[in-house]
Amino acid sequence: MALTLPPLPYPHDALQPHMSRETLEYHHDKHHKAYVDTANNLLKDGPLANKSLEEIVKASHGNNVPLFNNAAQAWNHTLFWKWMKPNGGGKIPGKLEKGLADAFGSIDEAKKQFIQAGMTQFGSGWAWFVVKNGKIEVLKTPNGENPLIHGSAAILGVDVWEHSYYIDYRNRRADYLQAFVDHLVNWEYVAELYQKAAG
Ligand code: MN3
Repeated sequence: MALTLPPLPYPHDALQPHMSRETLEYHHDKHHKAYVDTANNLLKDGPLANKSLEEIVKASHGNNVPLFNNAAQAWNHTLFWKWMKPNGGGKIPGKLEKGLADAFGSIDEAKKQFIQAGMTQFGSGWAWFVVKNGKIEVLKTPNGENPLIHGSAAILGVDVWEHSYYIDYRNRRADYLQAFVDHLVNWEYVAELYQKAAG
């Protein structure tokens, strides 16, 4: 059962002006597709070919670098599209809002630490809100690495590879991260994942 490229959950121009059609055409249709295609080539006839994407990510970590890189990126991007929506940002659902405030002192501080993680991830990688032992934490990871291999549940992640923002923001990663938090995040979906992870 080959891995598939899930369609974007909205049209390519739906996130404008914060993320352009051109960015999504490259990022989803070319970059994400390449991770899926490469992972499928590496999986072909191998022992992990019929496993779920999550199982492939965990099993390849530490013993098959090319497969891990591509499978982890396939997993990361599938969630990344769902973590955004047109007219995102705004009000955070109550239970998640409380979880963030409990963990960081305030919503502003939570957002600040998330953005800071993205800013300080040197080179390519991701910044995350994860749930570990029932509590929300900030995490940053290099390249395709993700919370699946850190024993925590990802509830929000942002791609800080340059391909995610260079067309729209050039070198201004901070502006991209601020726009992501203020205008793109689908907090209802984050709340759904928080509910599952924290119970
Ligand atoms: Mn990417």
